[in-house]
Amino acid sequence: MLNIILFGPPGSGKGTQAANLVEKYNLQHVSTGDLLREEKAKETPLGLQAQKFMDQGKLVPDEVVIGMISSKLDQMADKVKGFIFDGFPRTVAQAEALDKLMDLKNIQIASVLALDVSEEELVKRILKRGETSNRADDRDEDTIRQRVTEYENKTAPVATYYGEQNKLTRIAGEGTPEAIFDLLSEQMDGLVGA
Ligand code: B4P
Repeated sequence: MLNIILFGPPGSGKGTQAANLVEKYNLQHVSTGDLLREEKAKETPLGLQAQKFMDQGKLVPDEVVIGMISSKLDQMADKVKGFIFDGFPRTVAQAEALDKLMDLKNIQIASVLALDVSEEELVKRILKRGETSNRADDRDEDTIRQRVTEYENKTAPVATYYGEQNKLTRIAGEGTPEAIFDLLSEQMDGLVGA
């Protein structure tokens, strides 16, 4: 199995690039943001709990997200060639939980591909998406900056966690989506051939 984490701040292109990568490499896309928005749309208790955090630009509590990932792995791990995790893990506790869940299945993360993008570019991209996305967290600049602050405080340490395992590769995330996809594909080709 080839399991990859696509890492980066909100608006760095994780969702955009994950869609391209799953198609090219035939992997299973797991986006915690998408899973949470599905729960929200269905108005499940989990979705309603998550909504409060998401609309304020805060991270949803670890136990909620880890439970969701655990059931995804149980449902899919035997059926797919590998996973691309998009937007997960977002805290060191989530990263540790993922390692434990993967150990139980005798699988592991091959690589963490981290997209680097400046804060001003992130805010610009998300506000633009907010014109059409119908996402409350994409429309207000203060909420977007709160998401970036959450990233710096709680998510950036996840890069150090994987750096210590020699699994982190940084990718320049500014430029056309096509140019960034080429950079990611170079890394993926190395992993597929490894
Ligand atoms: P996510 O759904 O993960 O939202 P995101 O970070 O905004 O998305 P992404 O980074 O994938 O967007 P993309 O750059 O592709 O999370 C939303 C919320 O859910 C979080 O704030 C949190 O509350 C909660 N959540 C999710 N996972 C969680 C977890 N594990 N733990 C706790 N809470 C969790 O796209 C941005 C825009 O940029 C798009 O419009 C795109 O078209 C554009 N774009 C992309 N690449 C571009 C490029 N190269 N140039 C110009 N524009 C580009």
